[in-house]
Amino acid sequence: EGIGPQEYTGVKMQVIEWSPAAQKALEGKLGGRKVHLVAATLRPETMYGQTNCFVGTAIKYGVFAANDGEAYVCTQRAARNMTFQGIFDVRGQVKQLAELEGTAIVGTKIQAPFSVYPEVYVLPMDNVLPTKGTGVVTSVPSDSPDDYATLMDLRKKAEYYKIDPAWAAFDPVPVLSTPAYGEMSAPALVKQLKIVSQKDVKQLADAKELAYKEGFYNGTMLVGEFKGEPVQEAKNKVRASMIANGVAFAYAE
Ligand code: A2H
Repeated sequence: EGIGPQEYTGVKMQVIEWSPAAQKALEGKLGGRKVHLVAATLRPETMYGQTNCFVGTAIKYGVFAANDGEAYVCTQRAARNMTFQGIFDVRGQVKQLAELEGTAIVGTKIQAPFSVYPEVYVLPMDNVLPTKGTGVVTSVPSDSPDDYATLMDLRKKAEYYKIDPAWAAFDPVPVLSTPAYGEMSAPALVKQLKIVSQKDVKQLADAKELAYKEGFYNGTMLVGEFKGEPVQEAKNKVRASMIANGVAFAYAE
């Protein structure tokens, strides 16, 4: 993380079916609004490979009234930042409709825009920081070592993590290829650095750095509208395409 603002893409993941716990907490509070979880990503070009979405189990989320009869789920901190970026109607003012614990959102079925899997589930992740992005992380286990390690943990210990194994059943898919790590850099690096779980934070930080650099400088797209193009060029094109399609917006902090 350098100096200056971080330019995220806010990916709108529309809720298709709430988990029973969220459904109960939200009863009568949404006023017929279309609700989206908003995930903050620095890798919009990888969105074709989304297999699920992560929330932090110790994080509190809000449901905030947005423009055009929509509502967004994210941290209060992110919603406040968004009010200064033209994302909500009134500058500097959030309108919170409801509050949700991360644990209550787990199991919710959502749309994953541009993904080869159009509908995926919300799962828990230990290392989601409440102080970064929106507190919602969309998961691309082919290219994010954190996402891959967490998905494998969840598959191995579904009961411990209190999830239905069916929610974690979407397999990683190739999105881009690199000379160093082939068609799926995250599983390759997890193996190479002997990472066994999401708790291996030090090795995961190294893996993340290696995957990010190799993907950005040497990656070629394998899927989507910009298939065959270098990641360096496709990155902003995919982002622009998502924004033009109304499934993402620019979010900086
Ligand atoms: B990235 P930076 Cl494929 N807590 O998106 C923990 N991690 C968070 C977060 C939070 N509150 N908010 C966002 N993130 C993740 C895709 C991706 C990401 C890929 C590969 C690497 C990667 C799919 N997950 O991140 O500290 C989000 O995951 C490594 C750069 O602001 C977001 O981009 O640099 C990235 O971390 C932002 O991290």
